[in-house]
Amino acid sequence: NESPAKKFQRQHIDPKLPLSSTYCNKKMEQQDMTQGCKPLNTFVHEPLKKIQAVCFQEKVTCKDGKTNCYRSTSKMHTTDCSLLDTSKYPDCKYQTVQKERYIILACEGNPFVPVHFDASV
Ligand code: 139
Repeated sequence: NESPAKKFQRQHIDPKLPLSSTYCNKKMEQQDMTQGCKPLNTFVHEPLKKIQAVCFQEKVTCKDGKTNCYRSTSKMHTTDCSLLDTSKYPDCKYQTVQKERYIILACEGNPFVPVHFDASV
């Protein structure tokens, strides 16, 4: 059974930068997010350790009001995968948009690691 920390890694970490505009169509399928066509998912293209370190950076309030969110102190390479409104389930089609953004993650547990992607700013 997949832990919350491993699920976060599967859904949100890809150390390699995308090389094509069809990245999200392929990657969302490969990483098992197309049962139901997840509407929005961000991949962070940085090493695992650098992303895990965000849990010890700037503490901020999460979108749902919880207090276990942390914003990165540096911008990171990210890709937003947004489900196209012309997408016809189960054929999930995504727009691929690369951004350099600060990321906000929710962290939990011991070790204290990312479990949810809250936002990018
Ligand atoms: P989700 O099921 O939301 O969380 P994703 O992040 O992949 O999965 N948890 C918290 N959840 C929310 N707020 C907190 N403060 C939390 N602390 C712990 C995974 C697990 O994390 C736990 C939850 O209980 C849960 O078990 O917003 C909806 C989805 O859209 C994605 C992120 C999120 O899914 N999204 C949204 C992006 O990837 N990018 C965006 O820019 C916006």
